[in-house]
Amino acid sequence: MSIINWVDLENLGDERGSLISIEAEKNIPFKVKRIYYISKTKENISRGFHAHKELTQAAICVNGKCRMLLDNGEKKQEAWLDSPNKALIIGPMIWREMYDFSDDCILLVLASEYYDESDYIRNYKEFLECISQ
Ligand code: T46
Repeated sequence: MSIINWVDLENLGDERGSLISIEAEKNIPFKVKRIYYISKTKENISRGFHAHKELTQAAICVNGKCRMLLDNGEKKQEAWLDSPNKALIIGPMIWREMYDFSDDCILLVLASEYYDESDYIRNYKEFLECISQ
């Protein structure tokens, strides 16, 4: 089973330009409690390097591109986030690393829960131990 799960987001745009609508529990499969966006990531900077115990997120690159590595403890898969028409759904207990942000990358993330640092596993060894329990 793939750990790279995309949701297609329909472009409702017209001759004036693009318009993409996101509706919680409709085209995004969870209630959205929090939204954040990552931008202006400096050259050669990598982000992530953690998993979440409970959180589900949808990551959409609304401008530019970046590369995401997902790891469920058994296998690792990579995906380029390079389209505002695709949301990458990242469930709980998936280690993620983000690389190769373009200068103009704006990564929009919808999250199923409010921010809670205690939901993070920021140590890879601890992540593997949790997975194997
Ligand atoms: C994820 C990837 C894709 C908050 O206070 N509130 C928030 O909602 C978030 C997301 C972060 N923070 C604080 C926590 C840190 O002190 O902002 C700081 C930077 O967060 P972090 O180092 O976790 O950022 P990334 O880019 O490594 O990871 C982020 C999300 O935290 C994470 O959930 O899945 O983006």
